[in-house]
Amino acid sequence: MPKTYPPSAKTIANAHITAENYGPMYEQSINDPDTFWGEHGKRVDWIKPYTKVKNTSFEPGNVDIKWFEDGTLNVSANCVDRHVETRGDQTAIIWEPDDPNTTESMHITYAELQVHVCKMANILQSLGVSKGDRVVLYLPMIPEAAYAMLACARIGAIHSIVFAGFSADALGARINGSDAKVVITADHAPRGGRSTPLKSNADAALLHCKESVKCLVVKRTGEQTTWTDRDYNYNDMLLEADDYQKPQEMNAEDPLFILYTSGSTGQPKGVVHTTGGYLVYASMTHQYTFDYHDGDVFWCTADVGWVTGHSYIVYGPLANGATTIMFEGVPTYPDAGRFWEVCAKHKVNQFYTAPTAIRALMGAGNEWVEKHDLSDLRLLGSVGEPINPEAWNWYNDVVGKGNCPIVDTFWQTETGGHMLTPLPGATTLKPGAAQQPFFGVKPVVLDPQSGDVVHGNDVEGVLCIGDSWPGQMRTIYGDHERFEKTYFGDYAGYYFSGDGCKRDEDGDYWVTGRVDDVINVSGHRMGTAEVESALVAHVAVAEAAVVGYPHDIKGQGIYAYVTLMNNQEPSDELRKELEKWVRAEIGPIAKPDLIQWAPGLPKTRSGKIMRRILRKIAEDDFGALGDTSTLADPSVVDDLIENRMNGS
Ligand code: 6R9
Repeated sequence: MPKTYPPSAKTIANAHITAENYGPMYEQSINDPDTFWGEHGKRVDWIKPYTKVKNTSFEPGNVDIKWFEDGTLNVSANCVDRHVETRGDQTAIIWEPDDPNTTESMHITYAELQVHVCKMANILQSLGVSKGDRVVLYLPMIPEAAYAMLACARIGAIHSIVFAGFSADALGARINGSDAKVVITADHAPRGGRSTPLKSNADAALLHCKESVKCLVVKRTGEQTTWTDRDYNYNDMLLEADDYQKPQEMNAEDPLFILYTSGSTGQPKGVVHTTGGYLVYASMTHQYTFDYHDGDVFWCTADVGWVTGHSYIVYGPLANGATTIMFEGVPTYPDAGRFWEVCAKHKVNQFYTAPTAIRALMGAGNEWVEKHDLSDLRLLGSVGEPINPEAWNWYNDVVGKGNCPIVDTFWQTETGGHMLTPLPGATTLKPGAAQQPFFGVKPVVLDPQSGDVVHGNDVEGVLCIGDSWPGQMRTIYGDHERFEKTYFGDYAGYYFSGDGCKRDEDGDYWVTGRVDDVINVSGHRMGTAEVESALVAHVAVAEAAVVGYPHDIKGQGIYAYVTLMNNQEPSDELRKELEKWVRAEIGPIAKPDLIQWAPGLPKTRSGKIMRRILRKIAEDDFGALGDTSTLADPSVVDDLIENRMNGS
């Protein structure tokens, strides 16, 4: 039996949620959601209070999700204005630059934040943006990213953030996909000592967009950029912009943002989150999962280009009047002590990062941690993929010195906030398990073949959710049918997460990873179909199949089997060319780690690629190939095994 970690008396004494109140609160959240959320919905300020709480259906053909549907509110007023009255001088955002040797960190108070957000809102309005319009953000991790998110929320515009690591092509597809009116970008994005030319990427993307799309350019490095007729200089416009703007009254179900994420088929889909339920859920999970208390300094190391940055750098913490850190850099620059240096410098109390970063820093050696004073740390969090016990133990022993509970939070872009997570004052921790459902979350384990509910403990299956929770996505932008099919099509009446899980003998949940064709590379979600379609778009490529394989640091690496056109010879040069090609089509995070030349791919007689076999070969698990007799040409498998690439 592996070691478990009960909450310490000190943690319990101060905790919002303990073993005593978790049980009854959870029961009520499931059995009487109207009363539970009717009460907890009041944690945010409503302009017009709701009288209806939950109105949701997972019924096939009629999936419809509404929370607090007759209430009105404004997210920016909740994240900014209401704190200006009570804590205007408190720091809202601490900005920590990529390079601490050339650039100072910044503290932005709630009162200052209000001015920045209002100015940005006025600038957007002057560019013709109004309620319901879409605005794409393609920005470094600078405070302007948060100002822009909150400015959109203030005027009722819908933001869609594109991670600055995505290519011009990916950006263009997302601008067109949401029919955005304005793109906000910066000249350059410094990261890890290197600089990405964001504005040039945006220019390249905009060549394929409607001429009417405007580009608002924020100065970050001051490096030269080209200037076109559609460009507007944010820093010049700031000088003229009014410093107040009244927040728009929004319905609880008005969209707040779109965020593209990868699925198992087709191109990325625009996940839509709405205003009321999302804010209630983001703020409540932030407070309870991290046991956040007034005055604490909270640091989530994610990028605002991912959902984790939306919910736990900006919306959750700011709704709670927290001090939140926005970090522009990477864990290993200028050196492998950067995270810990920042923790010490800003006296961080709760620290939230991804297993891939923990593994990389574990490999760098304990001395990088031990150099810095981490005595203010009270809690550690993990997100993005299952955390392996070695990494968990190192995080616990070396970073937390055995004094900081670790919350392993399982959730998704689609869920808005934490779904399964330990609560520090209530849960006896098991390394590697996300353990318990958050309030309102009803996990159900289903048999993947029959779709039957698997009852009892010590069982395995696919992870579904039996009923709606306020932070749930409402639809896929412009394609409600795809939404129903993707999440409710496989198991009628349930939201299907795409993950496998087991429920152990104590009833704790362990998420075991995706059961579909989504891979998880350094905590980034990637659809194998996306990488395949990028590869086959190259003239030399006839066919491609992409799978994940175990990778020591990244969790999973990208393994691509590529069949070349008849007239093409395999070469190292071509391999490099294909790597570069995928980087340009999608972005650096999609670059294949290994490319194997495959004269043929294992296919069934009906022409379907047998990915199961490709996965096993990539995993170096030849013994378990299973039945290959249904293959049209079983001999291709021998060739693939013989020429398997090594490289983890
Ligand atoms: C928040 C976020 C979602 C996928 C999800 C699952 C994996 C996330 C996890 C985890 C095990 C955890 N995942 N957290 N697996 N334990 N604590 O990461 O959202 O980018 O949409 O990814 O990540 O496979 O389905 P997103």
